[in-house]
Amino acid sequence: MRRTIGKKLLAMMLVGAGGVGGAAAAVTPASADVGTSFEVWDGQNYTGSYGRFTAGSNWPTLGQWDNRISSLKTTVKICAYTEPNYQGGQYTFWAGGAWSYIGAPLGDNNISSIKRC
Ligand SMILES: [Ca+2]
Repeated sequence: MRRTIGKKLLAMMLVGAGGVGGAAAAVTPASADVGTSFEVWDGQNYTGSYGRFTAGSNWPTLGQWDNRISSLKTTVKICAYTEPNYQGGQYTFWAGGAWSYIGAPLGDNNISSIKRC
């Protein structure tokens, strides 16, 4: 009986966590950062165009967001680089952090690749 209740609770927790970020839950169901993501803006202080990255863990190029990110919030630890393919200057954005302005060593409008790290 106890065992059954425990499994039900676990299932509810996984469903709740997965609802936040979608597909990532299926990839790492046991991870603490299930259903997490990071968000970017092309203006400082979370203004301007908005983007949300959820699926996957590696972005060797950023497409329309290349050299455009000016502020960022993330629920997972990510490493960002000034050049594509994780080259150039690097900075680690820790889980749960928010940056209203991207300063050194990356610089405003300069991030070109990002990966979970
Ligand atoms: Ca760049």
